[in-house]
Amino acid sequence: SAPAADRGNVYYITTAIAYPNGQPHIGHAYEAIATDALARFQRLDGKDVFFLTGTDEHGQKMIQTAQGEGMTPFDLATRNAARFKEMDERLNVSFDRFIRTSEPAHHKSVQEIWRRMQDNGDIYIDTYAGWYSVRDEAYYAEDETTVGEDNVRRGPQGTPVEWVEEKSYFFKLSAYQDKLLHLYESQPDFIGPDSRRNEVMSFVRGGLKDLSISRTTFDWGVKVPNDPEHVMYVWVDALTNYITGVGYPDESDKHWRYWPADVHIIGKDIIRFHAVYWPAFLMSAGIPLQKRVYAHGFLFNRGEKMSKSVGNVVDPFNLANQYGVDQVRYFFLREVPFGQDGNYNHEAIVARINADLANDFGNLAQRSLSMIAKQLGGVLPEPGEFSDNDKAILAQADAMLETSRTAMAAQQIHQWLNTVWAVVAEANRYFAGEAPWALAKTDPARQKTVLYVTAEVVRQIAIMAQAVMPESCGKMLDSLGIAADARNFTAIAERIRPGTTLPAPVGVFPRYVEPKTE
Ligand code: ME8
Repeated sequence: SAPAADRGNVYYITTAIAYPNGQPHIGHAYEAIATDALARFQRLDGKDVFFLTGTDEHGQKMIQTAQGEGMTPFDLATRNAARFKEMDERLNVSFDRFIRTSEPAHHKSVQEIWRRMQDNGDIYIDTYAGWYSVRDEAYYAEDETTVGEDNVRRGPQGTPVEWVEEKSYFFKLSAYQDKLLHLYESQPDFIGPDSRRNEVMSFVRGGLKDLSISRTTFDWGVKVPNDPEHVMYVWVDALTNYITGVGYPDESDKHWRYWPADVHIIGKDIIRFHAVYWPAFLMSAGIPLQKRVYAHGFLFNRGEKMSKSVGNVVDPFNLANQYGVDQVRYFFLREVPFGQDGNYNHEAIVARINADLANDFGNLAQRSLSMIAKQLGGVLPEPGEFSDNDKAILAQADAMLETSRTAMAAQQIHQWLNTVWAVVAEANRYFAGEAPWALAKTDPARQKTVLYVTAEVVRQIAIMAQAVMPESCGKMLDSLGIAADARNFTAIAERIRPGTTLPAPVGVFPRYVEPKTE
């Protein structure tokens, strides 16, 4: 396998793997889009990126839904996994591998990590008696549950729990309490955002009980090595996807150099599994730990939690069809501070499309490029000496990359977009203030300089914003005559070349117009 020193340029990022017990919803789309923007940003910055996503196909939830639909769990998973993959493709999500936990390669990987945990003395057999939530696929201590007025006992996430009592293998999670606390203290970046880190630390400080990690009452799962009566607890299996995805247990696989993951992107409801169980399993198996877990918030449709019974489950395909893929991607990443919960509704989406994209970014590009087309014969002009205003806007554009890197290294996607759109706003003020349309007659040399500077700033914005809107920004870079190999962050420092004949400009960001009703 590759020596450690060769890891310098690699970047490994993952989403959670979704339960394919239903169709993908907007929460899944949000996670995929955000992770994609982070992956694309690192690729543009010259990193050798591996981006893993997929589906989590075992467990009781899948069995129950499959029974309800009169299908086998495997057929249900196969049908819906295809839909998740289609959603990723529709949303321009640039994953490198789509993993399904029903793949034989994954079973082999999970059995290997189990053996290593067992060899380390961390697995024993006993009887489990306690509460289990099928919806969360989680065990809860009695004091984490409450009985509601409807007499139903529920776990901390509000899902019903049932009593489970059966022979089970256990993982000695209790032995990892101090090691985990030491991990969180010595690597303060291990969990983000801080609110989640605090939540996890207080959970672990409260004491860890050994974890039941096998079941005998159903067989849809990965079989326990040498004891096929037992299938593994779905989370042992699911978390291991992150190493299967890069070749485990074959450490000579060419993808293994990507491990450890730079960041696991997940939703806040599954932080405990990723920041407590997963590093404990890895420590036990003697595998390096992921570097970071970052939990995003939940999306709400007009403030309400999505549910099939409320009838407000929004289909990501419909959103893409109605507003456009890049528009939807931009909206969610700009509107919702990454790490916090967010709301969305039609009016908010339209407002962002029309203000930020059509008016601010689109018009700036369109107005400057059509002036070059109509008044300068479509040739990018040679600038004269830069004025203080020119220098100021160029300096703000030039500073964008470093600020963006800092924001994106901490998954502050919204801050990155704020930085880029601050340049958009300033470029608009510059353009309005310099009024190049009036300079054609009075000072043609100055007009050329202003149009050159504007084109340069638009170029930098378009390069940066490719990570959120790959298709639209690609078209804008076409309009600016930028070659395919000059669209990454290395090329951002080289100024746009005067004298290039530009193609006829095309509008990239149309306004959203309400469809006509009769
Ligand atoms: O949890 N808003 O799968 P899942 C934002 N299989 N994010 C949301 C959301 C919402 N309304 N609803 C769900 C699982 N998510 C496990 C993961 S990983 C080894 C196994 C997020 O299909 C959720 O937080 O229930 C999770 O990160 C992802 O969607 C998949 O959720």
